[in-house]
Amino acid sequence: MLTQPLLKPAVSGFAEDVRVGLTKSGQREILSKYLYDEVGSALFEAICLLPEYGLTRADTRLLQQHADEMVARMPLPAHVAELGSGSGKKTRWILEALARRQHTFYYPIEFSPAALAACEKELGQIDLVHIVGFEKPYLEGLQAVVNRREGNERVCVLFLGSTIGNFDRPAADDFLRQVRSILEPGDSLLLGTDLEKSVAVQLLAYDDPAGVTAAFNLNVLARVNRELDANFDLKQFAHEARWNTEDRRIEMHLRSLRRQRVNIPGAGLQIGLEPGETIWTESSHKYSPMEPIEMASRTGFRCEAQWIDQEWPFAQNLWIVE
Ligand code: AVI
Repeated sequence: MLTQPLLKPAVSGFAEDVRVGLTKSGQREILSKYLYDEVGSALFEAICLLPEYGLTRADTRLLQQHADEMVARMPLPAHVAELGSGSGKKTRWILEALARRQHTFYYPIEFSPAALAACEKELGQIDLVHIVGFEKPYLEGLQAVVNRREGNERVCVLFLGSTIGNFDRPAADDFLRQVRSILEPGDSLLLGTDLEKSVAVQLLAYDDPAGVTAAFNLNVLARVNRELDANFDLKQFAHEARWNTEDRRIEMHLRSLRRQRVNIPGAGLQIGLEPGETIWTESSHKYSPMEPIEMASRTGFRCEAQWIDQEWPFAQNLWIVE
């Protein structure tokens, strides 16, 4: 079906990304980072509580059970920089373990001011931990943290929750190389990676019966309506989670339930969608236990240790910069 740009010029990064993503030949897409406006971030917090989505509980359990050992294996003293802290709940275990050994500066790096505020509220009371939030893109924020180090101070980067899985594999390597290039030998990275499990379990985690993940996914269209004056009719789209066997990832899509046209004036765009056509909104890659160890050596780190949850296959990987 025809896709035709209208006259109104694109006005923001969001508008431009929506325009580019929705006019792609082949598969249309909206970048997954746009799932996380205020509503989307609240829905994601709800996803983390779902019985079918074991990822966050596994991530938290490993930190709770092994934080002292993790900290014992990190070069110290260290500043802590967290890429995408969210509400910061699970970070408490690491910060408390660190506070038993050193005064700690904790720098959550977040796009969302609401998440930064929640994180400061959640973690602000821990003795010997000082919080300084950065509302910046990850790499820019990390550079700002590194610039603050003095003398023999190290930097420990936290990248939890398998957010790395939302990057395609080559893009993940690229991103980790960029993180490495900002760091110095002796700095560390604690990386959370969700491991492969049965397809049925994985699909249920991204298509829960209560429909919370569906609401999270559909909200991106509601966001385009709110921010770019579009007229997506959400009832005419269905949430879909797919397992992509070749790339070993769950994909979230929004499937058009009929032939329809949508106007997106804020992006200077009108699109036509066919019945069954989808907009791809997110990928969540799943890993073998060996994969993060190999990723470490490909990207300039050495995997110092790995902890795997017994209930929900998930790995925390402690990497040290070579
Ligand atoms: C943030 N990220 C690691 C989540 C994931 O599992 O890929 C986002 C999410 N999407 C749907 N459910 C959760």
